[in-house]
Amino acid sequence: MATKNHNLSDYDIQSMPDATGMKVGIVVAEWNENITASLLEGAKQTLMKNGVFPEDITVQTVPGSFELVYGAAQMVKTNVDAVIAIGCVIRGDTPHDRYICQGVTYGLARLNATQNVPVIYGLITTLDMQQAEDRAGGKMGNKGDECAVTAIKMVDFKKKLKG
Ligand code: DLZ
Repeated sequence: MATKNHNLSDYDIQSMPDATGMKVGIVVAEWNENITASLLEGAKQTLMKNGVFPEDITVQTVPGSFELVYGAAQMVKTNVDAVIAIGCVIRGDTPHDRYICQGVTYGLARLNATQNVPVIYGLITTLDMQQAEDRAGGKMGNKGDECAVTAIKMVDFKKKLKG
């Protein structure tokens, strides 16, 4: 599954649902802060560009990506329409990074299957820092933008189901 031919910041703004009044929680990991700060900025800018008010965006940090699951699980219980979980795991010398990625991925997937509020997967998992920079506002775009677009679309999805 390559993002090689897809820029993470590309989306059709004309076909976006109206996000005015939407409340979004963002939980951000402090590890690799140079990357997660750019992802956070991308997500916030794209949410606001599509009508979300700055005061309706709640940002909380957690120490590392592994804690994103707990952070998101707490945030879905608050007054938000969607939660975006942002982190960056870079391949290390041991398999530790893979256990973190598995835990976060299963944890966030489980929240999506069991809770009412959509949780958006903003975890970058890369082989090195360069690949992370490429996806945090570099040549591949910004994963934070993609997360914001996805959050807006998932809230609209839920709204349409309710009728
Ligand atoms: C321990 C660890 C390592 C080795 N690498 C990363 C990483 O690349 N990205 C990240 O977000 N967090 C990392 N962590 C920290 C774990 O996510 C977690 O915070 C600690 O294991 C404590 O639970």
